[in-house]
Amino acid sequence: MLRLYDNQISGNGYKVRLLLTQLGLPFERVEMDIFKGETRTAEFLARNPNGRIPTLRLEDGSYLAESDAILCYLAEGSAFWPAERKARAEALQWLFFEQYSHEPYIAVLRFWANLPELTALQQAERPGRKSRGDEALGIMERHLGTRSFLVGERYGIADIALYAYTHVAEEGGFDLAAYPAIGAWLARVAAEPDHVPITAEVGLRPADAA
Ligand SMILES: N[C@@H](CCC(=O)N[C@@H](CS)C(=O)NCC(=O)O)C(=O)O
Repeated sequence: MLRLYDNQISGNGYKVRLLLTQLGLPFERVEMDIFKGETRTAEFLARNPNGRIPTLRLEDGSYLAESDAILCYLAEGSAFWPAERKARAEALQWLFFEQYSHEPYIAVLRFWANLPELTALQQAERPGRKSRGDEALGIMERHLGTRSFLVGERYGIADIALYAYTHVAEEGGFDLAAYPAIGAWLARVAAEPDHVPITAEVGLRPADAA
């Protein structure tokens, strides 16, 4: 069975949990304490040398890391991954946008909001990250102003990848009321069949998490 190394509050982990659920694929889920360095042990680094969740153990016992790569792997051959060449490249365009122009600002500010205190460097970086995050939301707002979903008028993994941290952006200090087209898109994504919230405890608990 597929086994997902995950953390409940992680949007990157949530992307994978959500797609697995919507694909109806059974999986085991192992909760890792990312605040206590559980992904940095020698045992975990052998699974993912980058020491991060989400990391998926495949049926053959090998491992796959990077949330958006995992989405591509799981969505292959399904309705969540476009069949047409240009639409597939557009989906990748949004996945790369998510990782380079969105997640480092919106997810990181949310993560920092969960820390007891910020270092001087983090304090200094906050305003810059906030404005880069607002820039990313502005780009999504303009795109979604004339569309129902990010690619080809159809819900897919680009929507899952960007929904994960956009819908909780307010936890990082972003004002979503300023982005009505994003708000309408968030509601459409949440209304998709088998949608589960980030707080949902999906997946089976493995008898032995090793
Ligand atoms: N680009 C990676 C980012 C993964 C990532 O940053 N994971 C965080 C949780 S959201 C983590 O495992 N942090 C623990 C650590 O860095 O030790 C992805 O999309 O999967």
